[in-house]
Amino acid sequence: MAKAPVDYLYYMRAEKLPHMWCPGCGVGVLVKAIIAAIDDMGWDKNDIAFVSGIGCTSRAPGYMDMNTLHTTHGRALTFATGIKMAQPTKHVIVISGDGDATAIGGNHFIHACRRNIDITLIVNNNNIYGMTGGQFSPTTPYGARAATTPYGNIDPAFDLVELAKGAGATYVARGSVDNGRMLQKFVRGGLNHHGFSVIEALTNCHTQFGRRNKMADPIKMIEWISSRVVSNTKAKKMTPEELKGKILTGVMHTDTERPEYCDEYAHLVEWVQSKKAK
Ligand SMILES: Cc1ncc(C[n+]2csc(CCOP(=O)(O)OP(=O)(O)O)c2C)c(N)n1
Repeated sequence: MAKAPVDYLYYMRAEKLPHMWCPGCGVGVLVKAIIAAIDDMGWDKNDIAFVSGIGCTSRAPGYMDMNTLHTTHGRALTFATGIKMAQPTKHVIVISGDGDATAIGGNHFIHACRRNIDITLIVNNNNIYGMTGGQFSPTTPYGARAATTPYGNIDPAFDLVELAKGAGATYVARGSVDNGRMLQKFVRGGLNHHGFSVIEALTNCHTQFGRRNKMADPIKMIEWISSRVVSNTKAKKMTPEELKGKILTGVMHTDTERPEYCDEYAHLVEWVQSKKAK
């Protein structure tokens, strides 16, 4: 039997609408994909904690009707870790901007990956600090203009997939807002995974990034994103020359062997208590 259509408003605090995002902001596509993925899981929304830091992206939990926490800039993963350790049976989801996740929150990002705690981190990568006026971030492409790189960025950008993999995340996927269905699938994969999952969503901030890089129109910026991405299955049939400058999308890494952090902690507590009892 076909699944019933998603009742998006059931998962939202309608009284908080209209939202604060710019018209055409890609975060709307991502939030829709996240809600649809949660609906696919069939979870009770009371069993979900949706956590964020600070930024445009981080306003998302405010519109969601579930357990939500709007924390401090860069620290969402630390609060989320506390929730998961205290209530390991609950589902903990974090949404972050690229600055929140990889600049001020970069340290927490790598250590959450290393620990392999069962949290799903979704990074809305718009290549810039959107909320504070368009300062460059660790994912601003080389050569791109930002408020703080008016002559072009000379820092190389982080590859979030490689960073997450290298630090130990056990499910890593990348999608883009030109394909919401794919994002839904990747988020669902992360929610299904028992361990730390990272889903990067390439998205448009035409207001802060696009405006400075000849893409002030959301469609133009989404077309730019589309022109840069290639699915990892399609990439297999392409030559290195054709792949030059392309960003791969898809499920990029999975590992179901490594132990999950809360499980390890529970075993440790059990072991220590058994020793004390003797
Ligand atoms: C400790 C601290 N430092 C700086 C800020 C200012 N600040 C708020 S949001 C933000 C950047 C947001 O960029 P990003 O995380 O990429 O999210 P976006 O707004 O693009 O979604 C900064 C620097 C802050 N709120 N707290």
